[in-house]
Amino acid sequence: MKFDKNFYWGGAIAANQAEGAWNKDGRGMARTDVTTGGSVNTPRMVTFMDKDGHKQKAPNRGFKLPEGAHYAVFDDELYPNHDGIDFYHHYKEDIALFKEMGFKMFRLSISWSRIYPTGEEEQPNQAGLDFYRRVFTELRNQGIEPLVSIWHFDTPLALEEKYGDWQDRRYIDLYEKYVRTIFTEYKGLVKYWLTFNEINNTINFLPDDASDEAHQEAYQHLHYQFVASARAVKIGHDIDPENKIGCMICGITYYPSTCDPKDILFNRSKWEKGIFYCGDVQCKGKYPTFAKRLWKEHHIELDVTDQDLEDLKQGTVDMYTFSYYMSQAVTTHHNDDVVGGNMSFGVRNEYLTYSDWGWALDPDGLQYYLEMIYDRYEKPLMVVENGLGAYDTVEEDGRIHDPFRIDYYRRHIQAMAKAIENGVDLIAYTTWGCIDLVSAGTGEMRKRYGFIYVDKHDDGTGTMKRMKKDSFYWYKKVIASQGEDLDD
Ligand code: BGP
Repeated sequence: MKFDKNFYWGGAIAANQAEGAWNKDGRGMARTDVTTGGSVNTPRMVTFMDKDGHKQKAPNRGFKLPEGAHYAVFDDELYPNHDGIDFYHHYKEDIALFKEMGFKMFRLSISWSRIYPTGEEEQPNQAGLDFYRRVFTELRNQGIEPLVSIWHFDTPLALEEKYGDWQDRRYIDLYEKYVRTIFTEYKGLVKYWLTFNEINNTINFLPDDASDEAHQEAYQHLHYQFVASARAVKIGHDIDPENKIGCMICGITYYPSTCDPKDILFNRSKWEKGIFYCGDVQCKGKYPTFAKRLWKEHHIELDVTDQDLEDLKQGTVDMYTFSYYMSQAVTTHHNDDVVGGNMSFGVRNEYLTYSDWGWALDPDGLQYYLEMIYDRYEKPLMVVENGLGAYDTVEEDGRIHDPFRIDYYRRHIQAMAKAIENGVDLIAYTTWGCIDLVSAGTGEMRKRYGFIYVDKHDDGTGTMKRMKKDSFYWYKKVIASQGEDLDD
């Protein structure tokens, strides 16, 4: 057996993409509540009132609220995250389906604004605490280990309006209050935690030609999140020594697209800036040597205190976790054959095929990533997101045939098996969107990832009925055989 009997097979979702109930039981708003749907070619838009009281919208990516403006929800817009897939009311049914597949672990996130609606209350929102207690208890009753993301792109909107997007040191204390509350509240119920989902997106998706000012903001934002994460690790261990707390990196395997030494160096800098910068700080507790070079390139001066450096040292993570969807080929040469799609950049790799959203399908890249990262940090690894966003069709008999998804998973599981054989300590695999949910990048429902289909559509219609796809039965068999039986 390549996968240990204690291996955590499972699936993953995030609060804002699944729960819905955006304004129920005292929950405060998050950025996704003022973000419309988009598509692979049209950006999601943020809606707001400008200082003169006029309705406005602007592309979500890189958006900054103008002076005097405030975020707003408009009656004539559709906000897909408002309903999500209504996990808030369907969690029991969904957990029963996960159990039926044999899940050992389920990754979900806590919505910060359910616990502290504006982020600055003295006391937490009891109804929010109760909701997650019910969910975690249900998981425990079903023998499924919860893996909880503390922050999955959902800072309370009130904080964003007041302080901007993590540009302010005060975020560290606010986050600390929030994590203390949840570590204390769920002691004994939750053991596995992740501090910040895809923390590296802030610099990894910042274009190389972005201004020095944009770089300054991104690196400062990250520094505050590093300190907040490190403090959370320390507090989590103090509250319950059983807690295992990880970082979460958006894992992309970078390849140079030519053997021009300039491309080799460029590729290395992609790994450094995009992947290692965050992993090194969170796993090793200090900034890597190349950080100085990166800062110098953009004339960055960070607000860093001695206490921050001490916190980073004290708060190294117990495990390295990451998402993996694709590799990217990069080059310094002019090349118009770029592959688009949300969050996917780079030039076409002629050896690979691409998803309908332009993401390179590359299981070998997962093996490469696992072995490279394990060698660098020697900490237990978890693949906490991996999956294929694709169109699904419900047949007249109600069945949903998704052989492309089964094939995708089969090849990625084989890649993980090879890495394990080669000595990597991989302990968990939670596939992304084990049940269909709202896409983070495009806000679409039709970009479906699930083993479970949800009858919800981009125009807001749908009964929310859950239906099993062919991949549901396949994954069940995979788990039952500990990853040995990968046949259709
Ligand atoms: C990751 C996010 C997830 C998830 C996934 C797929 O970056 O952590 O929230 O959504 O990507 O992306 P998308 O939803 O855009 O298909």
